[in-house]
Amino acid sequence: MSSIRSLVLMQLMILLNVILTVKASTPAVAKPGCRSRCGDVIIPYPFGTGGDCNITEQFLITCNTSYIPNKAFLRNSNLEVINISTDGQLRILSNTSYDCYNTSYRNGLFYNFRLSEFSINNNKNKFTAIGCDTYALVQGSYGQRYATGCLSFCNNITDVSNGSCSGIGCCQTSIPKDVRSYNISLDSYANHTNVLPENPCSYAFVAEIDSYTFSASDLLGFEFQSRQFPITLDWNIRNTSCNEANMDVNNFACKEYSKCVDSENNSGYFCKCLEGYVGNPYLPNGCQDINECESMSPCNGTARCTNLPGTYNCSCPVGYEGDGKKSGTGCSLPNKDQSKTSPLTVALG
Ligand SMILES: *[C@@H]1O[C@H](CO)[C@@H](O)[C@H](O)[C@H]1NC(C)=O
Ligand SMILES: *[C@@H]1O[C@H](CO)[C@@H](O)[C@H](O)[C@H]1NC(C)=O
Ligand SMILES: *[C@@H]1O[C@H](CO)[C@@H](O)[C@H](O)[C@H]1NC(C)=O
Ligand SMILES: *[C@@H]1O[C@H](CO)[C@@H](O)[C@H](O)[C@H]1NC(C)=O
Ligand SMILES: *[C@@H]1O[C@H](CO)[C@@H](O)[C@H](O)[C@H]1NC(C)=O
Ligand SMILES: *[C@@H]1O[C@H](CO)[C@@H](O)[C@H](O)[C@H]1NC(C)=O
Ligand SMILES: *[C@@H]1O[C@H](CO)[C@@H](O)[C@H](O)[C@H]1NC(C)=O
Ligand SMILES: *[C@@H]1O[C@H](CO)[C@@H](O)[C@H](O)[C@H]1NC(C)=O
Ligand SMILES: *[C@@H]1O[C@H](CO)[C@@H](O)[C@H](O)[C@H]1NC(C)=O
Ligand SMILES: *[C@@H]1O[C@H](CO)[C@@H](O)[C@H](O)[C@H]1NC(C)=O
Ligand SMILES: *[C@@H]1O[C@H](CO)[C@@H](O)[C@H](O)[C@H]1NC(C)=O
Ligand SMILES: CC(=O)N[C@H]1CO[C@H](CO)[C@@H](O)[C@@H]1O
Repeated sequence: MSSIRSLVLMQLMILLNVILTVKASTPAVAKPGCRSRCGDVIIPYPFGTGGDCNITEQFLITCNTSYIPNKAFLRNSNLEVINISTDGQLRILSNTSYDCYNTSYRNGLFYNFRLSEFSINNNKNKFTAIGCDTYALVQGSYGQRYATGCLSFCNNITDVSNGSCSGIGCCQTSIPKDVRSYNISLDSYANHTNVLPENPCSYAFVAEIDSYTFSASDLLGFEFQSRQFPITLDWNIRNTSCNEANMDVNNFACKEYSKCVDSENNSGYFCKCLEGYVGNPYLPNGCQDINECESMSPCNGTARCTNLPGTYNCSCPVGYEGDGKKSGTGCSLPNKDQSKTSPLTVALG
């Protein structure tokens, strides 16, 4: 009898454990009833695939199911999205512009990029060009017009060094802050005549800094034309500042246990979970308390850990003093000189 009862009890506990584990391992990402994934891309609110799933139409993600795995695109554009984070960044794929020659023919394709709502993160991305007879220009406008670029030459393809982007076979330059559009253009000094047939093409692209390392072999042939590179974009909510947004309670994007942060320059705001919380600050109850006792074992061996909303507490065993924290004073027996006046001694006496 009692063994059956304990078996039932055990199964119940396993079930409960499964429920708790499942609940803990799948925090809400998207709104209820909304698609939270497209292929390998997780789609956190405020992004979504239509209807009320996206906060505004700027945050629409189109999931094209004719690809296996499915591919996510920004709005109705051909910009493929590869990662979205709730801390205000979004990664997309860009194509490589090219300008190719042989003795009688020139063939090129220059890519443009235009997005009014999200800007290119200028700390994470750079403009790169490669080629042995290469003028590369990147220009655009947002508020102000800008134009920058770089030159790359080599007399002989054997002169170039892998990994070095300083003007011999490869050149690089930063792009300005807050750029929301660019046009790339490429030209040559002598139609590559001095470096044909080894280096028929010049290439240029905007890409995350660590996504490309120059290799001399990239100068050979035409294969590089099909390369794609990730770009990190910054996103934020609308045109308003935290102060203005706060007053419009119905439309305020930051939910419970989160705080509003003004974007550095491009007039908008984003939301962050408060310290001690983790999750999606744009969803109701999206920011969940972190159980520090489980996730970081912050208390010194002998101290007991208690999780509290947004924080935790360590308590030393009776008779010990200190804050109980590994990073703090830990737990220690009171200094002997003072032991006569310690509460423990008094209690014992
Ligand atoms: C989400 O995007 C779609 C497509 O642009 C739009 O029709 C819809 O209104 C957007 N949702 C909200 C809440 O704005
Ligand atoms: C999905 O991609 C295919 C292949 O590129 C294209 O023909 C189709 O129009 C796309 N569908 C949507 C809804 O964009
Ligand atoms: C990149 O090139 C591919 C293949 O030509 C094309 O389908 C895609 O639309 C291009 N993407 C962009 C952002 O230009
Ligand atoms: C994609 O974004 C998520 C959420 O920020 C992050 O944890 C993950 O490491 C990212 N993956 C890649 C490949 O960048
Ligand atoms: C140059 O390229 C064109 C187009 O690809 C090709 O038809 C032509 O034969 C090439 N000429 C030489 C000399 O390679
Ligand atoms: C970029 O290219 C587009 C389309 O070709 C053109 O309309 C626009 O004026 C160009 N912008 C700059 C700054 O060159
Ligand atoms: C390039 O350098 C190699 C090795 O130094 C040499 O054999 C070759 O003739 C040079 N090519 C040209 C076009 O100068
Ligand atoms: C480059 O080619 C163009 C025609 O495509 C020609 O007008 C020009 O003179 C050539 N320049 C050099 C330096 O060969
Ligand atoms: C440069 O890297 C390529 C492959 O990425 C390699 O084949 C080549 O030998 C390297 N060249 C030098 C000079 O290290
Ligand atoms: C942001 O403000 C600008 C001008 O102040 C306006 O043209 C634009 O439509 C606004 N964008 C949104 C998403 O409200
Ligand atoms: C943590 O506890 C151990 C014994 O349990 C002790 O040796 C150590 O000094 C303590 N560390 C701190 C920071 O109190
Ligand atoms: C586009 C934009 O708003 N630029 C502003 C960024 O911030 C600097 C100073 O902080 C302003 O001078 C710019 O006008």
